Amino acid sequence: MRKLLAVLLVLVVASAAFAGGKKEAKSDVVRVGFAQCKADESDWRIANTKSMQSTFNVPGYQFTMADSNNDAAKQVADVQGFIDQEYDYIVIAAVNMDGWDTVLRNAKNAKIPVILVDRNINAPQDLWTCYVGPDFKVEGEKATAWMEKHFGSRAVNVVNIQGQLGSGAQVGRSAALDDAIAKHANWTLLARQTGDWGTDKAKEIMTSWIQQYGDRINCVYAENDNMADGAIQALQEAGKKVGGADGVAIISFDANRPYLQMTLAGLINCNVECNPLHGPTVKRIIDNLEKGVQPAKVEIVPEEAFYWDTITQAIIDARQY
Ligand code: GYE
Repeated sequence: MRKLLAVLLVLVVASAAFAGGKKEAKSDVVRVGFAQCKADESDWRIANTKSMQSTFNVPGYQFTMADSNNDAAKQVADVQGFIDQEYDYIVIAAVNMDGWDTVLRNAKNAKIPVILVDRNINAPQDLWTCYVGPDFKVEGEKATAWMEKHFGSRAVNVVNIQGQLGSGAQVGRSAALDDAIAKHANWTLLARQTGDWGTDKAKEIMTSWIQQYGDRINCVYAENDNMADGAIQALQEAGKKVGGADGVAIISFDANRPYLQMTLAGLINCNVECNPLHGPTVKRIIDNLEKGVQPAKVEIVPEEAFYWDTITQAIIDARQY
């Protein structure tokens, strides 16, 4: 009996030590919660999701992605969930620029750093750690600069297929177009509507605009590649000349490889890059924070623009996405 008790005692002590050890192991794992807007809303978003997942699916990290399916209220609840589960870091690609103050204050009170990726938001700077992404207004200005050069003093009758309303990307890109139209008396915004980043919806919208405005339309300002593709399909089906030097001019954003091929083919005139590969940058920031190194408040990702009359196959072949 004494031997049995001794064995039992050893077992209890050992499991306590092991549990203690295991608990130790668990906290060595950095837990990252990623609140994605809609993982498959566009070619760009699919590349962005892959970049985050492939970067963080490595030893030492527990990476959890919550897909809000572009439901802003659900995304806020997803973030609250990460706070309640005491994640170490929260990364957000915001569906909407507004509505973040309360949940971000909760994250701050819980001492959980919040990294904004891709989409900027309207919230006090002390409620988030840093932003990694583009300046969407600058992206739009690259497009309107090309329009100025291409059209010169000719009248511009533009239709605008917008991204999801209220998202940082839509707000910035649309604002750049509005500024340019205000600056040019001979530029007219014939119509605008959200295509929610998708090809099919953009095609539908463009088809109805072609019926409404016919040949008056000489420029399409589509706020991402998938929607530009939808507009091009509608124009081609209506027998309209697309792109090149004298077709309906097509502006696009993202510059994913398949659409750079369409730029090389002259179907897209100006394609403004938006880099989706944020994974490595976000991981670098978290690795540094783990070492107590604070990141820059804003890190703008370098981007360029591509034009139908200067792009080459070699440029496209060298692209990562
Ligand atoms: O342009 C679009 C995506 O936020 C930059 O979201 C991103 C935008 C991108 O769905 O394709």
